[in-house]
Amino acid sequence: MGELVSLTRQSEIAIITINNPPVNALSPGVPEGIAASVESINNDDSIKGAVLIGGGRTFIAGADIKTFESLRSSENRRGAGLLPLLTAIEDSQKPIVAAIHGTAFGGGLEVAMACHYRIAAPSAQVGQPEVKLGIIPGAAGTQRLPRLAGVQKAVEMCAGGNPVGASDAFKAGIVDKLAEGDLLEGAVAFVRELIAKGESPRRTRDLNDKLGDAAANSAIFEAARASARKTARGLIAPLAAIDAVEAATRLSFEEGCRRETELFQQCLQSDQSRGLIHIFFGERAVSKIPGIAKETRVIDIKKAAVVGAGTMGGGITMSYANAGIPVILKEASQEFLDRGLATIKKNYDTSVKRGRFTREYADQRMALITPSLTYDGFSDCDIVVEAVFEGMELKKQVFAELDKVCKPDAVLASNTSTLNVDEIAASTSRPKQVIGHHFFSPANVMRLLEIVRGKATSDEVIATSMALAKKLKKVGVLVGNCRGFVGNRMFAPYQREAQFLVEEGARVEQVDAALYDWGMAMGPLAVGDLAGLDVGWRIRKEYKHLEDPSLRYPLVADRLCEQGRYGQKTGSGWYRYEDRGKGPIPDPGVQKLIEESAEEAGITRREITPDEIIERTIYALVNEGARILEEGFALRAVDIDIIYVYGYGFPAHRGGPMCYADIVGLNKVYDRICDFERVHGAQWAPAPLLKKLAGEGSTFAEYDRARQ
Ligand code: 3H9
Repeated sequence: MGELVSLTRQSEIAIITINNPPVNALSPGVPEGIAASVESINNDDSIKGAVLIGGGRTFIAGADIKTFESLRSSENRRGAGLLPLLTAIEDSQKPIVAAIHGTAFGGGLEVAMACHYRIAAPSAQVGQPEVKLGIIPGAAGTQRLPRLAGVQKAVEMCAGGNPVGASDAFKAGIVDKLAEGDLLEGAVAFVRELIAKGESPRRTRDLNDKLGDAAANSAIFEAARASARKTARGLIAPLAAIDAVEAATRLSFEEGCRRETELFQQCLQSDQSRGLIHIFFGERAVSKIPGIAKETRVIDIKKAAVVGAGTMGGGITMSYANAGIPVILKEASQEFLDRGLATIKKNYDTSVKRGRFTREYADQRMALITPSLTYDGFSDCDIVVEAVFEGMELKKQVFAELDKVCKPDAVLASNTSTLNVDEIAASTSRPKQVIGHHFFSPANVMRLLEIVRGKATSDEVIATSMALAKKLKKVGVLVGNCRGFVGNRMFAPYQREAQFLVEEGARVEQVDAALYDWGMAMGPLAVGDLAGLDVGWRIRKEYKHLEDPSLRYPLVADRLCEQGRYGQKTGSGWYRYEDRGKGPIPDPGVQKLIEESAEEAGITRREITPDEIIERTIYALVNEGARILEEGFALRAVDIDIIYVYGYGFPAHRGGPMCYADIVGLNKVYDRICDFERVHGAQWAPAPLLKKLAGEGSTFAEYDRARQ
């Protein structure tokens, strides 16, 4: 059978084992190996039944996602070649039991459901996560799952994509038995029991009694569509998954499978699946740091400290506590410390109220936090994260103090969002221990951690930071030390264009709506109000001497701040805010201010289309991203994409800004940027790397591949 699939036996029971580490994906050779095993089992009279099991840490984690690119152009479109295998398993004359441990996801669950029975280890998970990749189950998952679990559960699993634990799967009828001891032993015993009882193979495709009636089903589908439109804004796969499950309730099994294949193909051919699959692999790619040896020592972080109990410091402290790491929270005054702790407590209470955490869990996390007004206890901390006010002098002072109190191999991290990490490191006697850990607000929720390497930062500190990010359930992305690092450096021209667009004639809410409708979590002007407009204003003033005075300047943004309109915290910014928690309200006063600023800047206002808003803002990201990439401050284009999706609310289904530019076509993006340069000036000078790749007909993805 080849080494991917092995066939052994325990007297009259055959054992088919899949050996395709790390996750037993259904890569080429695996379906063929299973099919050949099933055939020989049926041709061997001495075999009475079989177990299908995964070798190593899991059952089957699904189809091999790496093959999807070629599948897009493949002739073999029916279930990616899996449907015939599943028919062969189901047609078997001898009972086949799937023995599930680890994960049975996607094609893995589809294989399991084609088996006649399923037994699972209590820790196993099953799921149809395809929608998270922008596709739907394509090997009859949408047809077999409702036959086992009922329509409601099948819709939830196929349209939501979330996994289900073994005991829930058992309750739902997806698995027939939970293994009590050794899984293989339990599975073999289960087959023997079936044979002893004279049970013939039970074929899922023939089970129709859970398919419900038209009236009840139509309410389920209607509610599921309404929920998908709300929670999966703009995504096509969840709706397609619901259509496919609906087909199971209206059509024969074979016709339902055909409908599923059509919908699967439509999704597979979409840009959304390209974007989401790019993000799936990107999330894993960013953890690989060229030049840092695998055996580099990783410091075990057993105790941490955070300096500064403001919004960021509090969120960072919660991240550590949530990861089970004891953490000291230090503030300069009792008042600030009390306020910081009260916010943390309130956040945990809210999570308990919303059912995210149990009271016991929240209390345990709170107990891991030790408030402090001194550096007592810092001497045995493995890491200290500085999260004080964003000012160089203050940060240097804190680091000089940390240098005195921390043990020599402690990691000293700064949560700066813009400041020079080397300058901060120079205030210590150990710059190799210093690194940037740029968290995103709210730090206990947002998944991105921008890890900023200074010129002296040691490999050990980098490797430790990358491993720590995973422990904190963050996606760590290593970046270089330039102004604003990767994320904020790109965000500046993005916001600049949003501000220019309102000066040129777009309404504030029109700019935000265009980007929100395009998929951004929030529009750039509303984000400014949330973050505080004074932050950018202060940075603009601090760095004004570095700016080219001939370049256009966002006058209106300064005018707002001059009037004390700092955003949500002052009740007004680009919008007006009446009650906390209530949304932004368009403000005619701001509109007047914009018109005055435009006049002052000599701008003739005009109609602006949503397309222009998207191109001006998103291509500003792409152009700056290309510069950052060429200058080496990002390791790969995909790192930029991950930063934007996990830190800036960029829609994952667009793949991040660099992947989006690849999808649009770099030559098209480059041409538009040249148009903008002609009309709006030198700020739009195209990045040399973009020009080069566009000229070669290449992509950022190819650029990444060539440098692997
Ligand atoms: C599908 O099945 C469609 C069907 O309906 C059939 C249609 C016809 N393929 O995540 P990890 C790699 S769609 C290829 O770090 P963990 C991964 O890239 C599929 N490769 O481990 C990584 O590689 P590297 C539906 C895969 O323990 C390595 O394996 N299934 C696949 O944290 C380890 O992965 C899914 O969507 C794959 N399917 O988590 C499940 N899966 O070391 C996707 C993983 O080079 N997978 N790799 O970076 C997962 O959710 C997680 O990987 C899993 C393990 C939970 C399984």
